[in-house]
Amino acid sequence: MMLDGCTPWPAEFADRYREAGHWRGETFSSLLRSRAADFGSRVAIVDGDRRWTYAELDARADAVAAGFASLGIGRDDRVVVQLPNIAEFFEVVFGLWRIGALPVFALPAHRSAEIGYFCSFTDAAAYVIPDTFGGFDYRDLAKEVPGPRNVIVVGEEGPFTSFESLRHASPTDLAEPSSSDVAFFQLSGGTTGVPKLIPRTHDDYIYSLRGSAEICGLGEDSVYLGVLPIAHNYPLSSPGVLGALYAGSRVVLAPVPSPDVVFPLIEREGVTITGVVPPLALVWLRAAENTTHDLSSLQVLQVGGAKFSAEAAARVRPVLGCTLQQVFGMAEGLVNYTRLDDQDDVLVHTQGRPISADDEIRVVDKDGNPVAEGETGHLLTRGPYTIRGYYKAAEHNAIAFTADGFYRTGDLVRLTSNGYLVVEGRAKDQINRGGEKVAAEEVENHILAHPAVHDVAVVAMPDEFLGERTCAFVVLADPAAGVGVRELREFLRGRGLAAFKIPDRVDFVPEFPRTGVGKVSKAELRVAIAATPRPASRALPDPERT
Ligand code: OOB
Repeated sequence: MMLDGCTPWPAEFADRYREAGHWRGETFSSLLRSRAADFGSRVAIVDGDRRWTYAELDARADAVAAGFASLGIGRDDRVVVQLPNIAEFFEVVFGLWRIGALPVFALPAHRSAEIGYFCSFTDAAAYVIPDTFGGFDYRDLAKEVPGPRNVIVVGEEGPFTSFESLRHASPTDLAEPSSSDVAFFQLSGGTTGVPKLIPRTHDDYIYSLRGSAEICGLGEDSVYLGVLPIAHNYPLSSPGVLGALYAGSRVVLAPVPSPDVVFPLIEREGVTITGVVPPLALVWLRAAENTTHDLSSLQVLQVGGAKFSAEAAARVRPVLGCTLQQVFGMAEGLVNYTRLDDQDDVLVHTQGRPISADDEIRVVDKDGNPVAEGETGHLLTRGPYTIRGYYKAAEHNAIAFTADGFYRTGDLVRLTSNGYLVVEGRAKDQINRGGEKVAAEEVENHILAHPAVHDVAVVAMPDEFLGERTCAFVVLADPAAGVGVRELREFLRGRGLAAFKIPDRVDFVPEFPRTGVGKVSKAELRVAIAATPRPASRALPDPERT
């Protein structure tokens, strides 16, 4: 039985995916067990000076599973996991998988607004955090979040439960889940007032890992570097750290993505493949032009999460001496890759093609009719690792999915004659801030909570470095009241909103342009921004403030 609030694939599809050999009955727990049996003494995880073998990771997962069980956590219990790129991430999630508990993958950048929502919406049994990371104390955050029965801290526990204590519990009988069960929740980039949760099963996710690992050529000699926050679907599974473990490769963790940390790590560990977002690729390309570090082990640089410009894409091979792989994916499922042996023209100008022959792609107009071949339209998809519904979101699901189960991605694409996708734009109300997704409505709701605000519209503004930044147009209830940009930003931080969602630019306007039917015309607001770009000095400089 699938967890309440989740939408299973119809039986005929599930049968087909099993018959095709996509869904093989593996679980994350059985997967780790089998890798530990096959090559236990090989190194699985490298984090700084720590090197854990597959056998060690397997044993640690057993111990921690018992530890979680001793806190009364078990099958189908939701556990919000907010950990950076540290080895314990794996201990925690494989430990939870071993008892059939379900990680909810929060990002290190999330704050009390998001975490509070995840904990209450999923009725979380526990919340797992580091003590501090990136200068931020997560124990302070935990104190602000009402709800989870247990807060578990990796490091100095303060008033909470220490993770270390879970490592010493006595083994219990583990009631392992079945492969068709939900294994965890990913978060959607979102278009609505609150983030949506994405239930992924062992069967569907492991299929996407296996497919990804094959496409990316991962094997026992590969070394995957986890650079982006590994809780995100892309570095987690495309092929990411889990695809690397699936293939018996070695996973190396980077604590931060800057070249001064990452380049020495690539050299020291002989990294062969890693995945970044376009702004980070730009930073690396610039730094690589005069680095003294030997990056020659790097065979593949994946770039995805947002559109990578063709100009930058063309520089990857000349500058880094490795193959570019474009990745166009989504936490809801579908992932497209350029293939390693594709011609340069395809690598540079397309966002790849789906993992699976059973990924169904439709490109349609606004009425849902197929567009002419090669024309741009809305991307719909259905397949063996694309969800059929968000968690406990029946009303939204009726809009986000077609009656026959296709997910409306909100992306505007065209298909090339050889079946590759080119991303041409977006129809959904979302800002893609260098790969970090910001749902306009979510930010609007927070701004509307300010007593001086009458109305607000949040839209994307073009940005050379991040691709897009966030701009909030605000109509004040009483313009004479004189609320400033700084105060509004402070207000949003005070509400516990993640820093990457705080608008980069705030414009106070007397009223909004309206469409024929009286709705706010975001299209016109976007045009207004493009017509009045801010001088660079007034734009916020950094993606680093996130
Ligand atoms: C990845 O996942 P999400 O869930 O954070 O965001 C999905 C959305 C897509 O619908 C699309 O709008 C955008 O991000 N996107 C791209 C892109 N890759 C993702 N837009 C243009 N070009 C690309 N290459 O971002 C994600 C998940 C798995 C693998 C890779 C990325």
